[in-house]
Amino acid sequence: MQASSFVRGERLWRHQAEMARFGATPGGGIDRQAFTAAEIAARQALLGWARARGYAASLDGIANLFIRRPGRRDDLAPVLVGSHLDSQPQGGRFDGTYGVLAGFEALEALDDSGITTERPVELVAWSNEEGSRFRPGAMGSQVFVGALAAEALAGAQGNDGVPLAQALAATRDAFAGVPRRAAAPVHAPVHAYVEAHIEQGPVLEQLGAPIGVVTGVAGARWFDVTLSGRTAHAGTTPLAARQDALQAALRCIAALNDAMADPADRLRFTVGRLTVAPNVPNSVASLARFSIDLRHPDAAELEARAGRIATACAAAAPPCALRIEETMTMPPAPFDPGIAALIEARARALGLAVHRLPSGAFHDAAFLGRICPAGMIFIPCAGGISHNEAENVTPEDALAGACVLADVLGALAGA
Ligand code: HGY
Ligand code: MN
Ligand code: MN
Ligand code: MN
Repeated sequence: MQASSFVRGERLWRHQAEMARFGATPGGGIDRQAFTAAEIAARQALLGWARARGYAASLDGIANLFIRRPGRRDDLAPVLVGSHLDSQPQGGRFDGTYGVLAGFEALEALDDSGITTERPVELVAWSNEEGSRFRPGAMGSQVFVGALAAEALAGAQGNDGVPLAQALAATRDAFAGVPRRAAAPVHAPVHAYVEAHIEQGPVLEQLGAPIGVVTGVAGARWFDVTLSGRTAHAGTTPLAARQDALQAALRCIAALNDAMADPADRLRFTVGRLTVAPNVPNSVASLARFSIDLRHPDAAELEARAGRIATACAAAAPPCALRIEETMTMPPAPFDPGIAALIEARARALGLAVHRLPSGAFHDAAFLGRICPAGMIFIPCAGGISHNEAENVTPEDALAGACVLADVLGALAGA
């Protein structure tokens, strides 16, 4: 008997609808950025459902929330399943949330099936996967696996000016009654990790395949480029006397567009954020800062392209001063072939069409793969749209992904 027989689509869909209330935006999406009141409320809803099932909860120092279903041998390293509840500012209801709720549905199905697994299974809501408010992204999973020292985040501030320490403290306070996990210098042992997620691309929908077996995650590197000039009167200052930071930033971005051209269209170069000071019509900009999100599946190519940033900006910046900071580094991460094979086998056993594909989006699973065998299950999303309020999935695909996840977890945990 498989746990998938006890997965209930209407229960999963009801949880999706309830979760979508937290941070709901008028356009039908969510704004549930890391450690905001909306994200805390979403975590508390999950905790309430978990407690109703009698699962034990715990919180670590970066506020990753763990929900544990015990196994026959509680001393054994657990199987982890998870994703994230935080979102982009104009995010969708399913990016991250689907993986957390499919993981919770899998735990409930294991309960309803009466299956006792050899190992414990822990559902994790990772902190700050998106990195939209506080950098870097995948913050919680990076700290958990030891890829990022919590101390390195000490002075971090959100793009809203709120210190990370303050936001983290508010989140921890909201879960005062939840036991703390020993802040082990190195992560607790993990037997394996699986994450279900929407594809955030169009491939599965175009192929009509409800299940994607993810082969790996493209590398991602983030930078902040700052141009410093001198503010001046827009009406009286001749061109030759200007140190216009915004014009310098626009020259840098134009030079970078040339440097990042890729006829194969495999490189992803995005300038998503531009801030200007004093940001008024009649004063020349004294400061301009823009973000760079650079991605490629091949490590050497990503390295080579990142190496072009300084050269392109140094030529375009004068007469303004230039500063480039790297704010996130994620090398390409292949997933465990054994877990990929298990996902494929369980999906086929359920009669589901499967397609293997890489992920252009980064995920917490990329970091868990540094400490244990890790893998991901994708489900299609409408038009491949994500990081957009229009993000959507069908109940049928949501159900299919949760069924595969439940059977994969049962197999990994020794049902
Ligand atoms: O940006 C990403 O790839 C992820 O969706 N946060
Ligand atoms: Mn995500
Ligand atoms: Mn995302
Ligand atoms: Mn993810």
